[in-house]
Amino acid sequence: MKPIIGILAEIDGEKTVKIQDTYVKAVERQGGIPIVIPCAAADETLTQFINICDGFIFTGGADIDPRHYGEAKKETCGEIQPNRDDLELRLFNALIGTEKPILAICRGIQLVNVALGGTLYQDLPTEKPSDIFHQQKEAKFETSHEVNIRKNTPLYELIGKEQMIANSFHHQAIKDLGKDLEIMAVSDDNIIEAVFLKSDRYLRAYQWHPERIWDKDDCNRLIFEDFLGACKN
Ligand SMILES: [Mn+2]
Repeated sequence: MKPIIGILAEIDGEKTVKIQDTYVKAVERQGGIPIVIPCAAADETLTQFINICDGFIFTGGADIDPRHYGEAKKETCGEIQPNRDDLELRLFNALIGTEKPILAICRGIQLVNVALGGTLYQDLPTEKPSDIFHQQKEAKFETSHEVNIRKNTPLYELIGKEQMIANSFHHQAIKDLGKDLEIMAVSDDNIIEAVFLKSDRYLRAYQWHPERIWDKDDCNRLIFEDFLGACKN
């Protein structure tokens, strides 16, 4: 049986459910069945989704409302979407006590961190200036900066290398780590680029977008293969 993967939808203007097809293709072409979790779902619906799905992907998108980590929204913070924050925090809190694997990407790593009590840089260019463009100038399907993988982490066990290539489409990032999260990879300017949960349950989170480059880079393909493998068990 192919694993069924719930992919968190974006919400456009609080009205239209949408999903980037790169997530769908990455799941489908590597052996999973993608289904979309809409932002408007009630708790009862979420419970059913948790029963149906073998794993979940928290996807990229708008900034998280800083009130969820106890800060006022700065002018440099981007657009926020309260309905999406609400849905994803409810789903994450229901999911974290289960064994269903979680893969979190871009906004997803930030969501996971905030849900576990961590904080974010609201705007990297103004709060942590650097020579590295975390909002890359290269096109959507190109790579940009490398990340340094820490030993004794699941990512190092998976890749077997201390560096891999990433892409970068974020102006926010983790500041203070959430509870029980541990760093797997950082960029050369020390931005946290990947974390995992110190627990038997599978939770891996990446600041970059492996779903856009898995077909041209083996390390990024392995990230999906590993997640889908965990969802099969
Ligand atoms: Mn980056």
